[in-house]
Amino acid sequence: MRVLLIQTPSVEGIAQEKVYPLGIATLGGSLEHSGCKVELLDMNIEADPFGAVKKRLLGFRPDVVGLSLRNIDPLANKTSSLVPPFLVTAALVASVLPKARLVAGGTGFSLFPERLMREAPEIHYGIIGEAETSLPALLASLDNPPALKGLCARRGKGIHVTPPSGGLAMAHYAPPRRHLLDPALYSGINSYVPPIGIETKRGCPFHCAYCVYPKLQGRRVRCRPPFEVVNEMESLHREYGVERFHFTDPVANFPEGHLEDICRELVRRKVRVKWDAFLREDYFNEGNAALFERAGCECFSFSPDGLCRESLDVLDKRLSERDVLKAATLAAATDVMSVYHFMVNVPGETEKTCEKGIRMIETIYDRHVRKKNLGTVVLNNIRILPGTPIEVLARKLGVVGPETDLLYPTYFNPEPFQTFRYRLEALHLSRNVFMWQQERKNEDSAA
Ligand code: B12
Repeated sequence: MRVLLIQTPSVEGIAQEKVYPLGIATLGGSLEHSGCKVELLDMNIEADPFGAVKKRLLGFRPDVVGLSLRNIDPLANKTSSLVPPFLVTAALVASVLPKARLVAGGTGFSLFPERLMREAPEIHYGIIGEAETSLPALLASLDNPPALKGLCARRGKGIHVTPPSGGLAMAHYAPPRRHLLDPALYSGINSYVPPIGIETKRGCPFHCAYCVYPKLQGRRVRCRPPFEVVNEMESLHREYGVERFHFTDPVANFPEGHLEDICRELVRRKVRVKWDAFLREDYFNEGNAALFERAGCECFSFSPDGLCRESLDVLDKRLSERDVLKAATLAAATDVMSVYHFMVNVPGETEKTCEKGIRMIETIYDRHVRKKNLGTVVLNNIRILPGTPIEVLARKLGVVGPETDLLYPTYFNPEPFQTFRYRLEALHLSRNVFMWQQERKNEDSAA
């Protein structure tokens, strides 16, 4: 069976940061293992994405086309949507190869499966959540599939969704087959984030009120053996010259000891690569900060989200202001860059929490100013996603009504603090610019 897996547009424009499509590269491996002939196409790196789809369909003539919808929208307070190009890709496939079966999946699809299958009648089946086992099983029984984990199938006029997997044993994880899509195509295209991702685990047990990670990967944390993670990094470095990686885990430094073991293995084998990852503040300490730095960490990404105790609590972060500032102090003492992500105008925002938020940003800059190792502070409103506690709260507070269509960008940003983000952005930008310009001034006066 010939299978073409397509990553539909994940970013708005050609100039945006692009990432290697890990999902379809991983599934490509599972399908090859089950005897399929597989090709991958990432529309994000094509100058003419729809033209490239048509050309590949006619050249390869697949029996099955898998569409991966990673992002529903670009987040970051933007109001554009990535649903239209997904729908048009489905229609294009059906028109060019009417006999091909169309299967959809990916994180974006998994958040709105029924809705998207109604919007795109060309799609025969969907799979929500991880699909290494379900997709090959579906392809082996396309005319009459059993109740596979995560399967979305049409039943009469309705769509039936079977609960997702979230159970792949990561001890038996097969790394993505990179020969299906050359990682070199992604080298040098991003300035902000390493485009090549590595999974060290799946699953997230935390309870952040806005977050869909537990829904996408399950709450059970499943870790890969550290030496296998390092094998994957080492072979990507050796075979494809990859020098920078992003650990794609929801939280890379949990459970305690796992990332530390990966780092010890990187150091022991002298693998000279750089990496970054999202880290939880309460599992970050002096010892592991130094180890992470020694093992090639080039950016500590923190996402405390709440700018003060009240916000941390309402977001159910189970972190204190002290945890956040302690991590900032430790990070600021290293030679690694740090990035902080916060959410603004969260439920319960008041004049007092706004003032505390301003102080939090000032304090974080104060800690980093000596070594100038603060990359940026990212400030977002909350994108309300289905099935999250924030959705329930937003409905209760009337921030979204019963008719609000969450498929398209919907943010939690009610009056009267809906413009607070701009005030914080001005503060952050000014601290960032003056952190560097001050040095210039001193250099100029010394000369
Ligand atoms: C790591 C990550 C990042 C890293 C990526 C770095 C890198 N080099 O890869 C960074 C931080 C840069 C990032 C950026 C962004 N991200 Co991100 N990211 C993730 C994260 C945590 C893991 C993604 C991953 O690689 N998983 C591992 C792979 C193997 O799994 P997978 O892709 O899900 O694939 C599996 C299944 O989905 C399924 N599947 C996939 N494709 C298909 C296709 C078919 C046909 C089938 C049947 C099944 C199937 O099978 C696969 C194997 O089991 C997810 C959250 C999560 N826990 O999933 C968010 C997530 C995917 N990101 C998201 C978003 C929005 C973004 C950004 C737009 C945010 C921003 N404004 O910057 C950018 C876009 C970047 C881009 N170019 O696409 C959203 C997408 C949903 C949404 N809300 O729209 C998520 C879900 C997080 C969220 N906030 O909701 N991201």
